[in-house]
Amino acid sequence: MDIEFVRSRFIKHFDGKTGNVYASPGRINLIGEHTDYNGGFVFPGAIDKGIMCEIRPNGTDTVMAYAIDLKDRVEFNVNDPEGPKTSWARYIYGIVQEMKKRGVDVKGFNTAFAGDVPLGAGMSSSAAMESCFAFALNDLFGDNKVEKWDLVLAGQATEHNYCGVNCGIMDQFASVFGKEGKLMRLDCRSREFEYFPFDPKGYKLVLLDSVVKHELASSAYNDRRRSCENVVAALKNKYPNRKIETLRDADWDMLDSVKSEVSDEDIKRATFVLGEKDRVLAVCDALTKGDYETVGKKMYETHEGLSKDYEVSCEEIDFLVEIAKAHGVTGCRIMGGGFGGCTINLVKEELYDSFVNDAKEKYNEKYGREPKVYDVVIKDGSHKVC
Ligand code: GAF
Repeated sequence: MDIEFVRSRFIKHFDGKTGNVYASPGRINLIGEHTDYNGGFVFPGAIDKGIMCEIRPNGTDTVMAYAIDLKDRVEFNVNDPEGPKTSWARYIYGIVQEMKKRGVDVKGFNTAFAGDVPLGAGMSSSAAMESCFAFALNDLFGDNKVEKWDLVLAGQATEHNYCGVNCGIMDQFASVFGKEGKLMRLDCRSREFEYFPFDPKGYKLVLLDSVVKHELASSAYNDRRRSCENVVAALKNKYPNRKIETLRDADWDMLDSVKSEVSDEDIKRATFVLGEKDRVLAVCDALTKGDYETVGKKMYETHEGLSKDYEVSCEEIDFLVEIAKAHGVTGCRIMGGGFGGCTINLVKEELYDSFVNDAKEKYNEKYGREPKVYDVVIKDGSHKVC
């Protein structure tokens, strides 16, 4: 993201004065999908694509926000109980409310922002936006007294309370805590995490964007979460003396024992989640040993589960995974919430060019357009730029 680009628009659209500039990244996730809201493990990293905002308090109670990429401007009062209807502005409004709940006396401000996280590609542009404004408001109005984890939770609460998505904490966590060159294994139950240096010698990580847009807010994501909760409710009923809060607390025998009490669909969802919990740990272990073949194998298994049991893939993505497999790519799977977006591919350097060309050609032949290609660069999380 280019600071001069954002600054020139900020100056032009407001009173000519400059403000502070903040940036927050999107994320990739090597493995551990739909496990965050099930108390499991995730393995994300922040990337070199994100949201940048310039922001300056304006001495009123009104927020004047300009979305540079959309050339759209929205105003709202920080005390308005309803907030704006425009979808992008709801993220800012939501963060204002959530930071106020966390004791930050947010007043009016002018802001212009832009981003380079491809929308709907599963790289979490919305978490980048929430984290960027949470970080900025904490700095400008809160003397940075809100802890980083609370910024993460403010972002997640914005999705839940103002945007209609019952997401987990992975995306906001990655955007706030990311570190250059490091992936992070997060235990979403205890919130303990560990940085893992990620420099797979001889391999590259590349994203292929199907350019099929997923609707994260669409009921499908929330439905998946509800399925998991149905299984948890059945387990609690069956095992009243055990502490069962999420699917993290279940094992295969327990799952088997409630098969007749929930729908087959719910069981399929839970089957994926239980398997995915083990896969993240297996991948961490394999990474430590430099065993990329195992990492890749687990990625394919995850895709199989996401496609057949969790049912969050789509024809175009399955096709990209098949191309990768046929080409001898080490690992490949759909990344993020699903319903379109990207595949994440772990590919040997010597195969990289031929794989990318092959995927472009075959995808174009079948769907009349090429997938977009993004090389993954792991970068720092939210920060003040100037
Ligand atoms: C989306 C959500 F926002 C995350 O919390 C996570 O559940 C992910 O889908 C699936 O792993 O990005």
